[in-house]
Amino acid sequence: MVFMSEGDDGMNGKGNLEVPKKPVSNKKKSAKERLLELFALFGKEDQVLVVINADPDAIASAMALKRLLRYRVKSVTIAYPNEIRRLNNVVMVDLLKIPMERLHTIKGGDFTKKVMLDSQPCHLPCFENITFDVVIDHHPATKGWVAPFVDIRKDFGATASMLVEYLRAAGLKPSVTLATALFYAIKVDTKNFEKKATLADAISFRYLFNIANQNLVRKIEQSSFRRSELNYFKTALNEMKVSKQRLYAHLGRVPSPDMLVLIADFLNQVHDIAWVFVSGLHNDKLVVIFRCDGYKKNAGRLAEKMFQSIGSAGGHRETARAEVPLRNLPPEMQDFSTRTLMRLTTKYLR
Ligand SMILES: [Mn+2]
Repeated sequence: MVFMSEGDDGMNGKGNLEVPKKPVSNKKKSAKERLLELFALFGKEDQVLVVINADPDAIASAMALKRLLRYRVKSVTIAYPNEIRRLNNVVMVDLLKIPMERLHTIKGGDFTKKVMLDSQPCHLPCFENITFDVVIDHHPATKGWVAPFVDIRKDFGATASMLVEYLRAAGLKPSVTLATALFYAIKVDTKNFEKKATLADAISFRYLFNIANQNLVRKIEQSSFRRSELNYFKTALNEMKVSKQRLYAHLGRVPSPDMLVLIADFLNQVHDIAWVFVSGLHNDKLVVIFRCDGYKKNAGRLAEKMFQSIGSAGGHRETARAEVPLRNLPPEMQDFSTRTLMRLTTKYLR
């Protein structure tokens, strides 16, 4: 296992914003001090709304906060604005029976306290009209908002690890369900500790390991695609062309860009393939997924060179993505096919 404490990964397009002088939490506080400050904000009559952008880390963190506040407030409601599409996440919510509501069905006036976890008020437009009392997150701190209680520690690999600290400081042992959610959250956000994480993430992870149900974790992890989605694998295998250790496949219309990611990651496991390019059409966009091992290669830079002038493109050394509105496609890219993808890439890769 490699523990990295430096560098931010961009986090799904969130973040990349400047670090302000305020609000930043005092990093020197102890877990107990943070917990007491948090608890001091809540009273018996409070009806608490926890707002998250639902991914495993946010969902698990929200469950943990609900546990922390269970006997301290009147009610805790978890709400999220996004549609949960990723099958692993759908399975997590189903298997762990996590009660959550869609944000647009919620009346803000019904709540006396509002909490944001694993995100910050400026990350989504629908968060901007909400005044938060508590923000706990591990993305780089952003400007333009304040809250009475802010705990942002961007060296953490997962917000779930921060919430484990709160639980432990409160002397609360998580239930199997909660521990399973938190354990899975840390796994996902640190990509099994391949991405940035702190020793605190590892300590939380080890602590949860003894409580979480590993069979449930596996069940959630293994539910990566729907049976209907196997057809896209068939298309990919039929379409794919390989030349100079580069693998290309254009899939045509896909139900979600996630499908392209799943297939690119799958094909990236083929031995002796240095680059994988998978493209498809979703809504009115061409989406291209780039994969390589990152060794003397830079997928992010290649994506930028190829598509930045006509769409959005970028990423990391080993993974990148480009999205181009179809109307921006030059004539030679109309009727996009695996051959087009090949031709285009060869122009930029010698
Ligand atoms: Mn997170």
